[in-house]
Amino acid sequence: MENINEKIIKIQKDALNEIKSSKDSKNLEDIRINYLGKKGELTSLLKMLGSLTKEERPVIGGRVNKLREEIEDALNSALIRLKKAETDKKFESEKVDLTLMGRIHKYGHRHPLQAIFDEVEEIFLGMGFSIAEGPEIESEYYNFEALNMPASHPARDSQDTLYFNKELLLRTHTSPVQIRTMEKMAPGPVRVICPGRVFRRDTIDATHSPQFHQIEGLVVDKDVKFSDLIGALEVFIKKMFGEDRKIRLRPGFFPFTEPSAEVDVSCIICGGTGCPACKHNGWLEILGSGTVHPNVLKAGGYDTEIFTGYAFGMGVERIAMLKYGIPDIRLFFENDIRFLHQFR
Ligand code: 2NL
Repeated sequence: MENINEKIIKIQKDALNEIKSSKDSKNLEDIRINYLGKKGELTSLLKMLGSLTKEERPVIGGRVNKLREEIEDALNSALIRLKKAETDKKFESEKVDLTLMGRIHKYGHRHPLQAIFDEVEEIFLGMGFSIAEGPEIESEYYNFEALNMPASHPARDSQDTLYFNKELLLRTHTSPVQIRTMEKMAPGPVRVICPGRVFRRDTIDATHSPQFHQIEGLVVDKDVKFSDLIGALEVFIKKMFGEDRKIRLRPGFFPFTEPSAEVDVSCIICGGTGCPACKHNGWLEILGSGTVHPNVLKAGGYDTEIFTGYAFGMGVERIAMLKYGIPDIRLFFENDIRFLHQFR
């Protein structure tokens, strides 16, 4: 009996000590098996009960059971403590500092020239036009010959053109796309605008760049009259620059149209009273236009006895500069975000 009591006290002391100093839940489980398992210390104590007297048995049995409960309680609270320490450690190692400054995502936006393209395209799509595109490298035929600009024409001056060889060049306008469109559509009607980049061998200054952009328009059909051109341009200009704008036509010259007209809009800055933007005359030159020259219609595959047409062309940079008050064409191509971010 004394022997068993000593054992109980020793097991109690050892078990509680071991539990207290246990470093992880796996080790704790080993301790549990060692004391409470089938072949554990407490089980062997219970086996010793048989050697005791009838009076001693319930007393010692009670003590052993109390010890079992004590060990179980100690194991349970140690398990909670160790599990918490383990998750704390895991969280600590995976910690994210939510107070750190985030990476601010910078959204992109349209280039100011693209905004003009989109706006012009939208207006003409609404008037029943389609959009056509073509190659930037063109043949001399599509860029000049088919547009009523024979080899002797002054606009063919090699000064103004970037040639690859005798036959191939960087297109100097988007008109070749319109010739290609006529070839495709003839003898059916044509109603297209052709936006795109063009190239000329220019001296660079505030209003000249060797690459710039154009939007040209072409309508070919039976009974197309000069008044149709004026009507279409008036709708376009009012949608683009404001409903109270006025338009003015002056005689002009282009090899591919006859007659030709320069088209002005009443100044979009001062409304026509005169300001530095319109050089104090109240008008801004916005595009060139005219009735398609019969030679050009023929090159496109049309019978000039049946078909007539009108065409127009505008410089995209010029329109953007007027609309946004940009003083220098070079700003469009320098990719300086201090400039570009102003058009967000
Ligand atoms: C301007 C003037 C213009 C055209 C372009 C054209 C095209 C064909 C037939 C007839 Cl296929 N004309 N284009 C006509 C008149 C003027 O552009 O100042 N552009 C920036």
